[in-house]
Amino acid sequence: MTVRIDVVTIFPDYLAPLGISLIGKAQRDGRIELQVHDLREFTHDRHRTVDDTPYGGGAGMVMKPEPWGEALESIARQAVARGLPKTPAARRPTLIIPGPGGERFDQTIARDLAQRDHLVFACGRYEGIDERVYESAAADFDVRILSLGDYVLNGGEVATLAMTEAIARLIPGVIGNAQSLVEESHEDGLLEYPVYTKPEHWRGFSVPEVLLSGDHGRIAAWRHEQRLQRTAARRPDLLPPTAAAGAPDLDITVATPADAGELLTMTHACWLREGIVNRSLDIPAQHETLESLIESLREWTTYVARLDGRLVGSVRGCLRTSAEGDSEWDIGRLMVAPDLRGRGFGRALLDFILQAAPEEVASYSLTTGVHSEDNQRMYRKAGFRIVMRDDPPGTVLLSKRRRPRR
Ligand code: JD8
Repeated sequence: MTVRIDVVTIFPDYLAPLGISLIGKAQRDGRIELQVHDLREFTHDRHRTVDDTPYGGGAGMVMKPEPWGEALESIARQAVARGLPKTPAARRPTLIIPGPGGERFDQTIARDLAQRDHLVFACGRYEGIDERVYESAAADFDVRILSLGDYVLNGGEVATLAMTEAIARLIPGVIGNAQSLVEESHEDGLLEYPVYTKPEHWRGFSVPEVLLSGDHGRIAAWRHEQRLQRTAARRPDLLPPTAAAGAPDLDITVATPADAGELLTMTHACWLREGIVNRSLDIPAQHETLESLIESLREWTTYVARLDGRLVGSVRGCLRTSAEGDSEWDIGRLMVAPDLRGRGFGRALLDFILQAAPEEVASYSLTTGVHSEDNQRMYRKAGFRIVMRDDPPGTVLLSKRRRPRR
């Protein structure tokens, strides 16, 4: 799918950077079709005037409506002539007008806009664009007024550069290794973990030993810890409510047989409630024994969460092959001590086990009780969807892709 991007500006050279690096290559590969239009091309007077004094007085100049009207009409007409939208489901072109008063642009919006097949950026200057342009454009475009952040720029070009890069790199094939998109900041609400490369020692600084261990479980746990700590330190606003509220960090470690006794006790405690809610005494967890639990530690990568040394939660994951033949991370036994429910520990454990999935995993799956509404709500919030009911009876199977398949 080729994404069409039109940009209208009085400073076309400002957009030259879109011709280099990945976005330049994406244009050469035909994944992106970019056209920059000079607004002055849509003026008819000798001075190619695009601005005038503001009605009601005040400092500065305002961009005139007529050139904008003609420019946007011509782009809408060209789009129809090119047979856009390509797919019946595709929307009208999306007109993005950067402005300090707009909706805050973020990764979620970038992901949404990367799914459109025609984006148009209108770069304002001076004090802004005559308000009637926004209203008249609504006839041909989905109009979005987006802000890059809470600071003032002189025009929309810089914002257009940033938004175009954030959107274009999410278009399939623009970034070589799509895998690297998965673990980025803002992708799943946590900032990225620190990265290192050779040499192992540099100016007296060494690479953390855990990264040289080859132990995927420990590395995943350490990286998750780093992401939590960094997010707590730099962007607590991104953290799930509990963690942000300074709930002490759960100390999550890989379970060992030494944890089995406490883990069995909590398993039975937590599945008592599940048994009551689902009116069932046939739930495997209810029949777990110390021996079978210790045995399960061989098959499942099991984590225990401690708070001040007390075992307060657990979750486990196991690599399987999905029906489509992809690697699937089967998540199970997510549990929180009954007296500590409602503090977000469950979501923290879910985020953790999602993060701890081996690189090659393409999707996640988990099962819960058909009447376990609270659990189902938390999973839905995390992007899971029910894909099977009553196999086995009384359960629902939920699944989530690691990255939305296009
Ligand atoms: C578009 C004109 C300048 C803005 C008078 C300074 C975005 N995050 C952002 N900050 N500023 C912009 C932005 C600024 C623009 C235009 C975007 C068009 N200006 C104006 C109002 C005050 N001058 C932005 N995205």
